[in-house]
Amino acid sequence: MRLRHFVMVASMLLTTPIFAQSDDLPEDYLTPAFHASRRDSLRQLMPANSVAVVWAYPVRNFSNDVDYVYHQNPDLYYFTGYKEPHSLLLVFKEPQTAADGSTYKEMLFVQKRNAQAEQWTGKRMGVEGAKQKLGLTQVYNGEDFKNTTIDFSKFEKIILDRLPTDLADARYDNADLYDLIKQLKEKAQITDNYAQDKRFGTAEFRQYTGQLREIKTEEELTLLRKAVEISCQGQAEVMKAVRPDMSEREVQGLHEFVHKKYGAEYVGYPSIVGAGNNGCVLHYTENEKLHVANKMLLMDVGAEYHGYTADVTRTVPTTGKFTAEQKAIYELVYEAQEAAFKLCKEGTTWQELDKVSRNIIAEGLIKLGIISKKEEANKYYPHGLGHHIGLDVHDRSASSKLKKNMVITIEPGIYIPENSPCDKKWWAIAVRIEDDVLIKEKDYELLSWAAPRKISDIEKLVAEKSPLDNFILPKLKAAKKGF
Ligand SMILES: [Mn+2]
Repeated sequence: MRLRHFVMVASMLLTTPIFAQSDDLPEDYLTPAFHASRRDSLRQLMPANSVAVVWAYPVRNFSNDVDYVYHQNPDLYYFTGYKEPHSLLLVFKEPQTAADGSTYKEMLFVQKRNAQAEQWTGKRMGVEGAKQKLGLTQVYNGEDFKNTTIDFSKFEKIILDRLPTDLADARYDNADLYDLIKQLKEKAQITDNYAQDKRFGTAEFRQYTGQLREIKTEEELTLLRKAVEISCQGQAEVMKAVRPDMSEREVQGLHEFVHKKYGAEYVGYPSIVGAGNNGCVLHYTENEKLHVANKMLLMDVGAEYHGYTADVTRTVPTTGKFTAEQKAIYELVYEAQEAAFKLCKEGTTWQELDKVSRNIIAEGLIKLGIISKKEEANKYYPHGLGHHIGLDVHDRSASSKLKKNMVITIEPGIYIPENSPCDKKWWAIAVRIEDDVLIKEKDYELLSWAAPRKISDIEKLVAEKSPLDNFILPKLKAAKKGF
């Protein structure tokens, strides 16, 4: 036995490259124990005699018979780890008794294995896979939902999110999300005005998931730290690589290439890369300017790693040198951010954070002669100071005060569009500095340390060489104009 084992290991060492796992897949996913603990915590928040229902996000059409890359409902992912569509989770407050006398406290309905479908759209986990990999014991095919004998009328509260209203019924599938929701409505007697009906807890659903998801566990923090660090390495690499002749889209591509290089599956939101005046559009995602030129470049880009997304913004001069005006605006935003950082600890309210940053920006803008009254500041700083991050880039939360192990963004900004009522020299300057912060009891940890934010550090990094400087592609034969 031992000898055979030795021979097997030795031959593997000789023939197997170091990266070969069985399937060569990432292994740092959230564990079944994590998901089980989340379901248990949900159960603790639920009132007596209640059931919570969580369904998968719908598949969305991209073009003709092509769908968008599927993204799971973060709540369902949080409670199960299941990443496939057309699925439904039930979590019961009290153990339920099956016909054979056995008890269960949750049920997951998943996509049925289907060789033909899997040839086209990839492997499905199926019932056995979900039991094995996700550690749930009560897993069924979606088509079994209609035959379940759960008596929903006996529950005092059915806790659920707002139902999706625009689902299409796939003719080839009698257990898609459309069918699951239709059957749920029938079984639980969900009428059109369910949101006003106290028997259905749509407010409770948001309250409980917010309460749970706003506090990150160690497992979650590991993934979140990684997502943030990946995003920061993207920012740092782009600072080195950026040149005035690049397009906004090219810069976007560099960020996302770095993310992918580190194994991030998606971006957590459409990447925002805006040069000059485009930076004034808060959620600018066209990224269509052909040359970033010698402008300030605002880059709000976040990698999503195993479901958790970062949210990091850096604003840099593409020439490597801030002009006097750019510097004045940048320093003001920086100062507002630093002041907010100092309040990052347990017990601080969002209002307190917002006030301190807004004050500094208002006073600064007056000093620079851009506005004359404090109230005018909102014109150039038209958004809130920050938000939670996690499985959603604007993550679920339920508390008004900061608590230990929350992760939030601190992102003051100043945006002065062309033709604003101030000296022309300020026009088309847009600066946002956005960092990701872990709240601790007495202070905070800056998770996004790896992307420089000081003026001197940024100028130094933009001057550095990048391996991407030598990534030069042939001119396209088909191109007439532009590149
Ligand atoms: Mn943000």
